[in-house]
Amino acid sequence: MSDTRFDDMPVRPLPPTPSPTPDAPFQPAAGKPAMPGVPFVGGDTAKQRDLAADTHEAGVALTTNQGLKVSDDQNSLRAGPRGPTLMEDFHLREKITHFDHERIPERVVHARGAGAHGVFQVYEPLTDLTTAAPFQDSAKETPVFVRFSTVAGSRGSADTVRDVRGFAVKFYTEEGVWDLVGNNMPVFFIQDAIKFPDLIHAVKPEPHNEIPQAQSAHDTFWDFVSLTPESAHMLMWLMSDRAIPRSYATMEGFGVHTFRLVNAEGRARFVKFHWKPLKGVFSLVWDEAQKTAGKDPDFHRRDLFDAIERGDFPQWELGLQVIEEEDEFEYGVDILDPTKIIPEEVVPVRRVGLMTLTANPGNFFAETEQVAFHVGHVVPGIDFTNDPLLQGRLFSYLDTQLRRVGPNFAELPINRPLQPVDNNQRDGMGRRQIDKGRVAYFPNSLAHGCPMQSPEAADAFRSYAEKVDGAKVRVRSASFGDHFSQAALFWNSMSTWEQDHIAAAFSFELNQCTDSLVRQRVMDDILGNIAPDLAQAVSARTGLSLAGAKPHPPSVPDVGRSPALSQDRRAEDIRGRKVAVLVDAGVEAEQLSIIQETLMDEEAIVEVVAPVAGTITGGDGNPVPVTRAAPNAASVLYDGVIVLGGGLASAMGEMGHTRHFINEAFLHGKPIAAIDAGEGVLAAAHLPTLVKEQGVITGEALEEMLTLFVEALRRHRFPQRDVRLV
Ligand code: HDD
Repeated sequence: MSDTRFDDMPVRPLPPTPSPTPDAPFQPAAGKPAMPGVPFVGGDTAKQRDLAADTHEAGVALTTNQGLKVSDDQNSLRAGPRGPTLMEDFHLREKITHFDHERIPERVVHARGAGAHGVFQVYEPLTDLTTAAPFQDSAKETPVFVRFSTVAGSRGSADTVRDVRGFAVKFYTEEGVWDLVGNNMPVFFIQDAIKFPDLIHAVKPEPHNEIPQAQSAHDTFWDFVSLTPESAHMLMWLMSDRAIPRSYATMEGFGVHTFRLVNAEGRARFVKFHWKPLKGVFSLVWDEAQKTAGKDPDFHRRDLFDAIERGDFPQWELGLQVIEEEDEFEYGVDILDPTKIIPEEVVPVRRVGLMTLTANPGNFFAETEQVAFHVGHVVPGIDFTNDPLLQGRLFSYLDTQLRRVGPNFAELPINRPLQPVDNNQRDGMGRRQIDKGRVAYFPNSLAHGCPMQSPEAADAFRSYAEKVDGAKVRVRSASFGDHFSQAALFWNSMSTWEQDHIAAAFSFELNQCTDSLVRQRVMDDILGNIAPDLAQAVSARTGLSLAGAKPHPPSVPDVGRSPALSQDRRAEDIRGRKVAVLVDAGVEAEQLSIIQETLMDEEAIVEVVAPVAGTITGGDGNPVPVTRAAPNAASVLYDGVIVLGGGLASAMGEMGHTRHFINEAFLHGKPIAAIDAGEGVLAAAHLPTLVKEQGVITGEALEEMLTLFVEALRRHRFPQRDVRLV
């Protein structure tokens, strides 16, 4: 189908849609299990059981790699107590050389990441759409391993930087491994894989001085994207709060490209994959994200690990946008263009199953570091399209795993399928499987033709027989030519505060750039084309001139709105939200425990922050356990704060740390509540406003205060507070 030439394809505006409703609660799909524990019934996944064969618990006696018991692991063998070390010391050499070889190359992109095991279960069989194994039986759990990542930073970089997040899912199906290697944004910077090395060279630290780490806010990135207008739509996502998620569990995921689903009759349909988090989509604010990078560079990794350890299993529904082949040209965009979405309001996302992350890896290196994803790992029932970005990825991922993990990467425990592997590929560095017999070729008669092809088997992979016909050309289809309509659609779909954050993010990045031509080119050739009010807002914060903006005539006169793109929503619950309760000696223990119980009943996390660690003495003379000493606690590590104070409340209010804590939480739009002695502490912080509707709760009895505070946590942040951070 997609061989059809459609260079002059008409671009259709979106149908009008209602504006985002600020207070609309996050809605999981109707009738679907929304809350924790579904469908996971406990125990290890089939993949974890598979890993068990290679898992080792340390024994009692220390040995060499050859199994010799070691008598002394603390002193090398030397000629005399003060003499030179002897070459003969095989134990020393083995230990040191193994250490010297401990690292494998970090991923060229997505080097920083965190992973988890889990299961996927389809709600009802999708046999009409696809033969793919995970979608055939609603009673079946397919084990998965998921790795989330940032893109630009190196392995040790901070989690909360402004960046795209990788969202890669490996399904261990009974018909082989399927990798859905996506991101938390539904589009990409470029339309053709041939530009990927340039994009990455531009965003990575600059080559002469390896600065800056994990940031797009530098000249080379903005130089490249300002000369690459196809990046305009993705830039809007990158400058939005989507690029600074609150946690992995509050991110959407997207397969980005249009793929194909093929059913048993061989009928194919186009599909776009979505992951919808049951916790809703929530983000940090930029100033908070930057500071968190210093206070806790492992913020997202820790959040994921801790949530799984305490049984708060992150969950996403898998969503499909299915497009009939005959409707390929119906949606006003080329579905092969990875810089475009099909708005959910135009093709609804059908929620078809649930993924639950249930277990942390037992060993970071063996699992999260060695896991090797490849877009080309598909199972029967899933196939590709001619998206030129996808086509290039099909080459790159295998190549990178061969380089990074070696020729037998597929044999490593985390990567191997749950089925036996039978073929005539042999040998290579680190080969584990011991293939018996004399035959390593096909066709053969000496092994009775085995392993043999399966031309008749329904579960064998056959590429979809798409008809293609064309001249060999290096051209971009004219149908990929509209770079700005969907960037404008994104802008139009945002609430006022989201637009403000986007304008502030563009301004921050451009103010970091030093080259005035680059800065001005972004204004003239990119922002001016997206939306005049965006260009104006950025101009006001950067001093860049609006005079040279060269708006292209819009290809789509009215781009419409897509409310699904906005994050202006309330959370369904406050599971996993972290609250600091600021206390001091003399605190009323009874009050504190009611606060703890109420919030913990809602599965929020409560930390008691006091001037010292260990315990403090409560008002009743009994010890009160402290979670964290104030100097080790920063407001950026919490979603909300309750100020309780204590007998020493006035002293506490005088402490610079307490005042800073409260003011910073206020600036970042977080819920703040105070009661009794805590009100005095709050007063000492001199907040600009104490308005309940803006999430600052004072003057209430305990119960009412807690009700309002929980509701405020559901609202997540109050970006509408009258404070401008930048
Ligand atoms: Fe990629 C890693 C996602 C375009 C080449 N990519 C990588 C990972 C994710 C993505 C999530 C990390 C996997 C993991 O956790 O190990 N990449 C994407 C998405 C893209 C995309 C959603 C656009 C839609 N990538 C892309 C292109 C190319 C690559 C166009 C090359 C032509 N990507 C790679 C790679 C990596 C990779 C070099 C680095 C490490 C790895 O593969 O395993 O092959």
